[in-house]
Amino acid sequence: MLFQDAFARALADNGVSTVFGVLGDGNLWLVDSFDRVVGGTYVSFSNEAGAVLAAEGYARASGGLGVATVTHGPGLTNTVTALVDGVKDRTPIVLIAGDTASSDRDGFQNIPQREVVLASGAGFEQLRTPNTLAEDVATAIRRAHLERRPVVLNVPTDFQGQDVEYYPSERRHVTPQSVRPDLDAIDRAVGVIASVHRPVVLAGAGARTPEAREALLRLAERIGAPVATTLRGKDLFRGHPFNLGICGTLANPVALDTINRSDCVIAFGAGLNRWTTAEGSLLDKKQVVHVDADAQSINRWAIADVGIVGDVVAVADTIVDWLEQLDDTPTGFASPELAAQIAAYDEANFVDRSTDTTVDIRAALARIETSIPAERTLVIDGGRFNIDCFTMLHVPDPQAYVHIINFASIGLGVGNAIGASFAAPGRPVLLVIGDGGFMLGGLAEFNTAVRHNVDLIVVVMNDGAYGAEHIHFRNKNMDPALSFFDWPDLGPVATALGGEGFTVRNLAELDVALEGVARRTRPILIDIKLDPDKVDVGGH
Ligand SMILES: Cc1ncc(C[n+]2csc(CCOP(=O)(O)OP(=O)(O)O)c2C)c(N)n1
Repeated sequence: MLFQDAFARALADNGVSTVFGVLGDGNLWLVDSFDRVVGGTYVSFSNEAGAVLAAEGYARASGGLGVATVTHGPGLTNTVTALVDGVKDRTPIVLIAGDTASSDRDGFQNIPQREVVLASGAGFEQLRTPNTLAEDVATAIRRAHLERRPVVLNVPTDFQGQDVEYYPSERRHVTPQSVRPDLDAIDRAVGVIASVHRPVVLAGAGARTPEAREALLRLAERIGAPVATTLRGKDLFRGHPFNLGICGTLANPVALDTINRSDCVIAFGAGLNRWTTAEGSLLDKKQVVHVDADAQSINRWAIADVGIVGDVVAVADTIVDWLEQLDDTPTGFASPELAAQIAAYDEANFVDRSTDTTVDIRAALARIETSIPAERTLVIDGGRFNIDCFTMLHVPDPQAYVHIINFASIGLGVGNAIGASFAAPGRPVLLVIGDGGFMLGGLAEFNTAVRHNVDLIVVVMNDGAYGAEHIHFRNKNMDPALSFFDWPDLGPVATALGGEGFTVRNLAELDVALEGVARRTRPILIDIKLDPDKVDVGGH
C-alpha cells in the first residue's frame, strides 16, 4: 500500500476522524489520503496556529484527543505559541508535521524541528521508517493521552509515495480507570472531616463529570457543606441551593464570606492554584483535604493536611461510607440562612453606565446571557474584559466551558471555538474576545468558520484599546495613547469575510444584534463599543 494510504488508515484505526490543518508539500499526500481513502474530515485553516488551536479546542470540548497537521519549517514554527498553550493546559493533541527529507540539506524549509518542538515543552515522536508507521502513529497518540500534552509526530516528506506493508498496531493507551484510594489516607481524611465544623467541598476540572457531581453532592449533604468550584469546574453545581459558584479571586461576596468563615476545604480534582486560593489566603488556618487522580497536583500549589491519590467518585463515596459507619451528624454549615443568602445574591446587579455611544460591559453580558441559547459551548479570550465574562456567562455543564488562558495569551479564541464546535456539533459556540485579541489572532480564522459552516457567535468587547495596558498607563497618570487603536468597524469586516456582522454602540443596537443571533444562518460577529475608562481590570 502507499505510505500515505497506510498512514491515513493508521489514523482511522486509532479512532481519528477529524484533522485540522494547513497544507504544504510536507503533508499534502497524507491529507489527501485521509480525506479520500478513509473518508476523514479535514478542516482547512488560514494559519497553522489556528489549526493547532482548533485541535486543542476539540480536545478540550470533547475530553479526548485533538489532531492537527502542518507542513515543515514555517508551517511548524507558526504553531509554537499554540503548542506552549497546550503544554501549559495539559491538552492531549497530536500534531502531524511534515519534515524536510534528510537528503535535502539545503531545502529552504529545513530547520531542526525536534529542537523547536522540545523547546515548546511538547513531546516529539519521530516516524522512524515507512514500515514502522503503524507503531509510530499509535505511540504518538498513546503518549499524547498519557503525558497529557501535545506530541508532534515528525514525518519525513520523502516517505510519501513509498510502498509499505501495513498491519494495525495494538499499542493502545489504557483508558483512565478508577484507582482505589489508599485506606490509610482515607482514614486520616475522615479523621479531619469528622472533627471540623464548617467544611466546604470544592470541585475542579478533574471532577467535572455528572457522576462526580452526584458523588460530591452526596458527600456535601452528608457533612452539611456548601459546594464551590474552580474556574475550570465552572457551573458544575449550578442551580444547587448551596452552590457558592467560583472559589478564589472570582468569588462573589457571599462565597467569599462563606469560604473565609469555613475551617476546612475538601478539594476534588482542583489544582488549588494562586487564583483559586487567592494567593493562599483562602486556605489560611484551614484544614485541607486534597483529592486528585494525579499525584502531581497534590502539594504542588497548596500544601494539604491530607492528600489522597484516587478517583474522585471512589474517594467521595468511600468517605461517605466511613462517615455513615461513624454515625457522624452533618455540621449544619450549609444552613437555611446560607441558602437564603445564596438565593438573594444577584450577579446581574450592577450600575448600568451605558450611553448612546458606548455600552456598559455588564449590561451587555446580562443580555447576552439570557438571549443566546443556554445549550452552548463557551470560550473566553484573554484581556481585561474577561473578568465579568467568567461570572456572568454560564454553561450547561463544565465540559462546555473551553478554558484557553493558561498561557495568558490573547487571540487564541477563534481557533479554539472552531475546534470545539466540531467536538460538540449542534451546540452554538459563544466566543467573547477583545478587539486586540480578535485582530491579533481571530480575523483570518473568522473566515475559516464561514468556510466550514460553523455555528459561531463572536462577541467582540471593543474598547478600541489594549485595555489591560491602557489601565497601566492610566494608573500612573500617563498618556494611554500607545494603547489605542483606530480599528475599522468590525461588523462590516465580518460581513465582508462571509459572516454577518453587527455594530453595537448602545443597548438598542445590542437588542437588534441579538435578534440577528436568533435567526442566524452563518457565523455572526457583534462588535460592541465600550468606553475604555469604564471596564474593570483583568488580563495580564
Ligand atoms: C500574544 C500576546 N500578546 C500580547 C499580550 C499582552 N496583552 C495582554 S492583554 C492585552 C490587551 C488585549 O486587548 P483586547 O483583546 O482588546 O482586550 P482588553 O484588554 O482591551 O479587554 C495585551 C496586548 C498577551 N497577553 N498575549
